[in-house]
Amino acid sequence: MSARIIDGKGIAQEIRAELAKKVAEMTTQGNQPGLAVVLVGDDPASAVYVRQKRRACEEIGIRSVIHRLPADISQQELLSLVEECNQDKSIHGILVQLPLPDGLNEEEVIEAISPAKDVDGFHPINVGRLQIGKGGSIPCTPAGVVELVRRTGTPIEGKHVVVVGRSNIVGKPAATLFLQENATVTICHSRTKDVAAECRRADILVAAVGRPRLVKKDWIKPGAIVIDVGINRVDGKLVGDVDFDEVKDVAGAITPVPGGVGPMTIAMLMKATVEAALRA
Ligand code: NAP
Ligand code: LUD
Repeated sequence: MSARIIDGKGIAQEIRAELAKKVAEMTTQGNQPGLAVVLVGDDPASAVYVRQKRRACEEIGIRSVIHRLPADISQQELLSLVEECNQDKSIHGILVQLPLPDGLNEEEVIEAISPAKDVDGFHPINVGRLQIGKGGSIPCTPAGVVELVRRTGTPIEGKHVVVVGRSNIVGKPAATLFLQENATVTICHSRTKDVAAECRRADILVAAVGRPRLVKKDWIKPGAIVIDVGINRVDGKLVGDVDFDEVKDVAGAITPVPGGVGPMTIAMLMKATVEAALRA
């Protein structure tokens, strides 16, 4: 049996098309959503992601303002720019692309973003709101992961979800979201005794580790849904945290890399920006 391939790229495209209609209405009513993206330094991957975000905004009709800053900008200058965006009524979402170059304090920058405009959902206020189930912005990548599982048509309630990785931007919020969907959730990390054994119990497996092709065929319960968040560059090629070629023979459904979670991250960012503009 070969797994069904979950077409993240296609699903993201559907979501963007729905958003474009909504944005057209909002723009007619004088409420065009606006997104400010701050890119500091010249990390090539960050430049690619920011370009994709700008293109998605253009396609949907969201106004985007990209602030490109040199790597040696001071913490104070960066904080001032964030404050300007906070005050700007035409801007509904603010995203500071991570990671920031060495010498800049990420935590302080994130906390400077107005929680209402924090479309990444990284501000401690929004992290806390997510934890207690009280709305707020949800981090885009985990939101995309849950949306991909929903679109397989498999109910999440009562399922055993295993998340490998416990970062603040992917693993932890993904686990929280699945818990809210009434799944039973296990979180694995670098000190977990037997990650493979934990994974074998998963009906839904989320890999967010940053280790190319770590997850093997014998880690998978036959028929499981496998969501691969990993993006690793190996010999100039993008590969996930899941060994796709072998896992696809055991899983029930699986996301590819590229074309899985990545495009969903962008689509969910667009959705968060539209929602922020609707709330404003
Ligand atoms: P991260 O901050 O480096 O966190 C990695 C996590 O994996 C940590 O919790 C770490 O455990 C755990 N880990 C490392 N080695 C492990 C092992 N051998 N077994 C079990 N757990 C292990 O990474 P991240 O930011 O969450 O990103 C994870 C991956 O997703 C990366 O490839 C990244 O590029 C990708 N990503 C993709 C998107 C997207 O839109 N598709 C978005 C964000 C990130 P400890 O906590 O114990 O160190
Ligand atoms: N910082 C993100 N840093 C990195 N892949 C992304 C991402 C699109 N503040 C803040 O956008 O949400 C963020 N907010 N992140 N990421 C990673 C993370 C951030 C990763 C991949 C993609 C955004 C994506 O579209 C394509 C795919 O998987 O198909 C491949 C694109 C390629 O590299 O060719």
